[in-house]
Amino acid sequence: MNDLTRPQDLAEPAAASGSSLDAFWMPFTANRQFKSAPRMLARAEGMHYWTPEGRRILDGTAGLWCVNAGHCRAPIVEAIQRQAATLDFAPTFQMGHPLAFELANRLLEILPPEFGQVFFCNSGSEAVDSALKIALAYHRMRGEGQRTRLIGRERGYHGVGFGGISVGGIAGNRKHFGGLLAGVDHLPHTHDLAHNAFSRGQPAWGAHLADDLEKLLALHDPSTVAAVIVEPVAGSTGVLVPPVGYLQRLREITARHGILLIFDEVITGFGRLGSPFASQHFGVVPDLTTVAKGLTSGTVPMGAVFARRGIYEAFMQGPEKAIELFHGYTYSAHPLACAAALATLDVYSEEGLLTRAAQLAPQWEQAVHSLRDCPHVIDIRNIGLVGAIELAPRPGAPGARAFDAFTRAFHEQDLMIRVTGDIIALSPPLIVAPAQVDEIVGKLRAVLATLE
Ligand code: PXG
Ligand code: PLP
Repeated sequence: MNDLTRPQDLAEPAAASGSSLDAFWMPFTANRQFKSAPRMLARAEGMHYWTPEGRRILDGTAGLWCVNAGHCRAPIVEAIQRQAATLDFAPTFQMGHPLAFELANRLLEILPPEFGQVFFCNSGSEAVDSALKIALAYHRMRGEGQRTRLIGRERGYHGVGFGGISVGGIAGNRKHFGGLLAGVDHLPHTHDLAHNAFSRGQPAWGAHLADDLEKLLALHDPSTVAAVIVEPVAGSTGVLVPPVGYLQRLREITARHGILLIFDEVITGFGRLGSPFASQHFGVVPDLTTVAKGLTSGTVPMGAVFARRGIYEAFMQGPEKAIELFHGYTYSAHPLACAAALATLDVYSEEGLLTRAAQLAPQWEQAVHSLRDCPHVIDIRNIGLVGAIELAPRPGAPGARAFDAFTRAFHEQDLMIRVTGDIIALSPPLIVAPAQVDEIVGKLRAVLATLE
């Protein structure tokens, strides 16, 4: 029996390690390593996953930074079920359905007042490519078609589309894929343990690194630059918190040169930092914002781009019968995703989840920094309900130590964490109870104590 079709088959270690796992080419995974010792999840509720064997796993990462409302929340599940039976699909090219408009309006209510429109897609990667295309087309609409350059940042993650990996700053995500987009440059990242180790919240050192943008603009001529894209807090590459004043300076420089600033809030959006969006948390309003993940609390794939007032208007100057933006996805504003997002926003609002991280942040900060005395720890950083514990790499084996922590947390402590390089990242669902914060950190302490 090589066919894993029934859930109970997953309970059998023999079947789980058989050739039946071959057909699924797993994303961002060491396929052979995983398939030789699978880590399977079969069910979830609230703060927990359950394995097929029935082990209960505490979710320290909100899935992949996305399940902000907690797992399998009844109002969201029911909204998706109802929608699937009412309107399964409707095109949004030259057609519409009411939930799409309702959701766009609901999102404006929780955004800074400067935002005016929402463009829908299906993931963070699509949101990033959409935002980059909107930025390029916006300048062209205004007669500044020479603005074609895009500036990202080292250690930035902007998804896996060609636009996203071009402005992204992760060598491994770029090097296999040819020439990428032309005309892209990168700011330096802000992570520097010599200055910033064990910062609590925003590090004091590093705002001057935003001035490197002036250097790039001098090199390329500012009038050729369309947009600068950054994650307000870099998530994927290990929770890099912006230095005090850094984002303000990027905003000031881009505004002065007529360059659009894009905040990629795929991780920071929907309450992760203690405000609905990082733009509110840091008091910096970009021109475009990309989101995904928490938009539907991970339940149905959906992404979006928020556009500041004035951007949409620049597209509305031509003939009324002409399509203004030649861009969109079959599943833009998919009815199931809209229903899931609307129900998610209701849960966020009823339970105060978009600001709950602000209340938990002091306890969270204390808890994660209490791991400072554990072996191998060379840095700990935190903001909102995000934390990172950076370990010294094993000589000649970068990433191996943190990966061991990840597998041991899962197998020995029933805890799900996320690792990137030798950095452990934590980002629990925003419903996490104070006792569960201590539980996450206690389990992690037990893992670190015996880690070689
Ligand atoms: N931008 C940012 C800032 C992200 O964090 C994306 C874009 C892409 O979103 P999609 O939906 O296309 O994956 C992301 C996604 C990790 C991890 O382990 C992070 C992401 C995705 C998967 C794993 O840190 N971020
Ligand atoms: N490839 C083909 C052949 C298509 O017809 C389409 C959409 O119609 C796409 C790709 C794009 O798919 P999506 O709109 O889901 O991104």
